[in-house]
Amino acid sequence: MIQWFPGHMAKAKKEMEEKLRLVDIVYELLDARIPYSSKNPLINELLKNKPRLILLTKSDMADDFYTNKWKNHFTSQGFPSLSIDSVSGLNIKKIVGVSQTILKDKFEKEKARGMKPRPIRGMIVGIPNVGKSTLINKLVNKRVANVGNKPGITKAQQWVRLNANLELLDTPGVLWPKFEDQKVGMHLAITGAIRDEILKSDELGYYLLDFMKANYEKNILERYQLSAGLSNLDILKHIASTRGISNKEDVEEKAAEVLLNDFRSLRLGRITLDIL
Ligand SMILES: Nc1nc2c(ncn2[C@@H]2O[C@H](COP(=O)(O)OP(=O)(O)O)[C@@H](O)[C@H]2O)c(=O)[nH]1
Ligand SMILES: [Mg+2]
Repeated sequence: MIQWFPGHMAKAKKEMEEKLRLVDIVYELLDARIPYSSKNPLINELLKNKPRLILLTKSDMADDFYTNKWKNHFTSQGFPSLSIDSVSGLNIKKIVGVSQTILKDKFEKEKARGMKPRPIRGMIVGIPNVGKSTLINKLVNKRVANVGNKPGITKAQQWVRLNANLELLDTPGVLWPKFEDQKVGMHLAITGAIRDEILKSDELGYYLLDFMKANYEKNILERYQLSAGLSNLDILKHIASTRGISNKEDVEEKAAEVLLNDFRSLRLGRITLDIL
């Protein structure tokens, strides 16, 4: 496979470690459709014992059945999680309360030592396109108050006070995705986390059709008015014919683009690709 983010990893890692020192809690954003594939492979090494809340983004696009399974999985690993939709705002208001629960001991200790109550300091991290900016905008809403530089902490870092209880670093930590296996690359490309050009659309189309047949056959049959048992090539040709795509050499590629577009715009329904 192709090299991803060559040369940037070491620098990104160092920057992340510097920022991590400033915060009480990290919000690890994972795409609810691909919680495995959108997870940075070195995140545990980076965060060590830093308190963490996993936020499953775009849950409005994922299959609730698997979102619940993933949440149970994370719970069993000792990680609290919330599924969110940063567009509608679903569960966004719960983030502060859950964070306070996670950090209860730390803040009680500070209080016992005579320290004044202070807002929780948090930081959002995640791979490109997982929804970091959308979440920050949703959290900030209209109540945005840029509290500016904090002397003694860092020169350039801006904090955004969301309310009396939570402050966020205004720039999220961008993590690199992992590409150690083909399947992960496919899932990242299908969901739009990485650009289409990296993997050919017909390859993605074939993969997605195989996956849909095995896991969401009804969705694909209903969407394209198909009967079961067709080959992937026949399905792509059918899609092409209904879209007036002429039978040229790139017909599979063009039909696969229609399929991918339908997936990304929910016309195939709410689908989770990383199933467990
Ligand atoms: N449906 C849905 N779309 C989302 C959600 N969060 C982000 N998006 C979309 O995902 C795309 C990438 O989001 P963005 O915040 O720019 O990702 P970033 O690169 O991590 O900052 C944008 O088109 C967003 O509108 C969500 O919870 N639900
Ligand atoms: Mg962004």
